[in-house]
Amino acid sequence: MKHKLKCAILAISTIVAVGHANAQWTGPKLKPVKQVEVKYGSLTPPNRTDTDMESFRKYGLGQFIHWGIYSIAGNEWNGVSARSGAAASEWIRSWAGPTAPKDWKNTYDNLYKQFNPKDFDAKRWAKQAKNMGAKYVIFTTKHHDGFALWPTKYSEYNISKTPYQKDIVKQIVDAYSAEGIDVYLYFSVLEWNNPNYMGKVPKTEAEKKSFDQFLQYTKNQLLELLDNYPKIKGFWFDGTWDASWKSAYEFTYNLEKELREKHPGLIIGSRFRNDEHGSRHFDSNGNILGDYEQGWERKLPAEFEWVSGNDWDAVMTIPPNGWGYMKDWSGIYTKTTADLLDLLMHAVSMNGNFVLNFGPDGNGNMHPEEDKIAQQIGDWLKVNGEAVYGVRHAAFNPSKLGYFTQKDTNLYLTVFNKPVNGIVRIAVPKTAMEVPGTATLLLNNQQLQLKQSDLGLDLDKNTYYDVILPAKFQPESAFVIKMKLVAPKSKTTKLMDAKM
Ligand code: JFZ
Repeated sequence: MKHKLKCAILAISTIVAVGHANAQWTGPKLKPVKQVEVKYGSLTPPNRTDTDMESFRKYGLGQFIHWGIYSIAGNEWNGVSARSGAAASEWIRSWAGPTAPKDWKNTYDNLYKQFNPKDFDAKRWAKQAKNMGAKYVIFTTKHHDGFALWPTKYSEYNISKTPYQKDIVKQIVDAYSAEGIDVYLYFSVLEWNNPNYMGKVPKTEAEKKSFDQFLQYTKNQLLELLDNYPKIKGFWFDGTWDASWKSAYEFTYNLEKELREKHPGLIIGSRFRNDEHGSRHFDSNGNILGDYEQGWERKLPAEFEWVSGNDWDAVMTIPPNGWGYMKDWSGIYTKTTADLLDLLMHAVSMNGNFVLNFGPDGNGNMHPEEDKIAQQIGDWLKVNGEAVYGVRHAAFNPSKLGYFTQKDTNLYLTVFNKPVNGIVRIAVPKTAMEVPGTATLLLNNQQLQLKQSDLGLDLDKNTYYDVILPAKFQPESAFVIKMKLVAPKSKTTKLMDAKM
């Protein structure tokens, strides 16, 4: 009795846990059990098929750049690390506790007077991104501190008031566009030191007036960005989780409409707004709000089913956390090129884009480790890019050896775990209408031996295709096997079932 009750409680708590995990993007998304009326839901059809969205789907790799006033500090001040006192390097303004410098917020809010990145060269960054193989860039126009890297008419706290003076956003948009890299603008709605901003729902008349002004200001800035930089492809929104913004669902619905009307083809992620029931990313009926799911931040879906057919991107740091410049990379695990390539292939094999973050310093130089990684990723993609760009999820059983991607009748397996016996075994359902016909190594276009093997496992729904690696093949990094898919030669004959 007691046991049964325990089981029931366990079962219930599991359901609750799954429901919760769902909201945290660590499991499959369940459609809500009942549909409700939603007036301020999605403004675009899911999986848009226009050319802009088709381009988004083909990017594969993107670059994120977090650059701002925080970059001057590099997660430390006067030799004291902010590591234990601030949530992340770009959050250093909120540094608190025993390690925080005296009067720190005031110091931070005056740092812009020193912003003069003498080495900044947007063309150099754009060339590096191009060489790395990035097809789009997401650039921070304004982070939570409210400092604008373009000369906005709507706030004094902007680049024109620094010794540098020149419009940084314009240089980025022009340089990257010239390299054929699509530009998206990161924009934080919430601002830490704007007197009109508040996290809570405005209640009093004065609060309502303030927050209305803030909403108008946000709208002005967004329209201004579209006016100034008509070449951009989309916005990457952030800082939209506070109750105040959530309560402004009618305003944000109309704003999204206006942005889309002004800039046809604009791509907006799911982190911009919520419906009238407070549902963010997905409305109360489970429909995505925006054009792609923006929830895969420093995490990836473990299974393809978790993305529910939505477009998505995953943004990723090289250090464990921290997006802005971090001078000191010692004492923390920083992802290697091999780690990042693994994450890249994981993302594209599930129809997502992988966006690697760079945090340049206050002078406009990337971290030396970032330079190295960019070069290594670029070298790898020059050889193996075919398995990354314009590919889709391949409907093959996930392989322990690496990740499948597919383009038309080309199937790619990017191998991260080279089998000790040199046999790359691919499980193919016996009912499959397309099976590997030939195999080559993208590395050198060498043709590889491919043969079908039946393991004879009882009740096995699969047959196997074995790609034989050359005996002397000792790759230094992940490698790609490219296979041509063909119709199966003959129906696999059924082996005798065991009688027990
Ligand atoms: C936000 C910012 O606070 C951070 O500084 C950085 O710019 C990053 C890209 O975005 O941080 C978030 C936002 C959302 C989640 C996690 C971190 N999330 O939904 O899991």
